[in-house]
Amino acid sequence: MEVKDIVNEKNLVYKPSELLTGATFNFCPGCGHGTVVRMIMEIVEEMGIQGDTIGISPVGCSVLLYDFYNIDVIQAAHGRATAVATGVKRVLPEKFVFTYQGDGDLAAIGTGETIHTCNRGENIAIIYINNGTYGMTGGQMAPTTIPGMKTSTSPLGRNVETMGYPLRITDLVAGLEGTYYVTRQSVHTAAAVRKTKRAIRTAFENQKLNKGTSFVEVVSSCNSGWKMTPLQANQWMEENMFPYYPLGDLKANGELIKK
Ligand SMILES: Cc1ncc(C[n+]2csc(CCOP(=O)(O)OP(=O)(O)O)c2C)c(N)n1
Repeated sequence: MEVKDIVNEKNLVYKPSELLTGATFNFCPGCGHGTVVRMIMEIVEEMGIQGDTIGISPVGCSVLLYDFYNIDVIQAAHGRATAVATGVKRVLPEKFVFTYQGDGDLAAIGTGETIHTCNRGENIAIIYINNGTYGMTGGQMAPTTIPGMKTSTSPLGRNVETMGYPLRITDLVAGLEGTYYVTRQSVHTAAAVRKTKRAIRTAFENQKLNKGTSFVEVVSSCNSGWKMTPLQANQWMEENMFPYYPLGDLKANGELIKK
């Protein structure tokens, strides 16, 4: 058997979405952003809504969404993505509008916007990467940094007595009447990637049905910021982040999931 017998079109198991421009991602190898960013365009392609989808990007590692996507993307100032999305959706209610944000953006400077957008039940999809740190600016402590976790601004580990407790913003928004679907997922295994893709697809489908806010948190590693190899970071995430941020749906069809 020759290489050409193996590497050919019929044996292809994965092909990037046509809606990706082909621009090289700026994400570090091993980071979950790249996986989530590409799957959103797969969903848009599968739903056939390229011309009807508007993305809102944040500041942070995913700021350059408009370079990667062959759809309209507006870049919002720090934390303001859901406010911008609100404006866009109200002016263009037929469009699919989603925000894509990091935890520093969504749960620190954007806490107010996030809470009020969800409380108003804006009919948008909010997709949010929780990597427990401000990735792009050097791995500083974020609201989501877990107790004891070392970051560049908490080198001895987060001390809750002086630095406060981590903010489980996903649990918070699940309790608001405006949210219809709230889930926490990850992309560290192939099975987890498939589940996250289903969750984001559900968020888009809910929007078509005018159901209110869908909120998808993706717990992700930041191997550069955490100063670990991608494998170590995934393992650390499973052992330390998931107990604090348990995966699964928090709210479905407008009803809180009883645990
Ligand atoms: C208005 C504004 N304030 C602050 C910054 C600086 N800044 C850029 S990225 C970033 C941190 C982003 O962290 P996070 O939202 O957790 O996303 P990640 O990079 O981890 O994906 C900050 C503070 C900025 N670019 N614009």
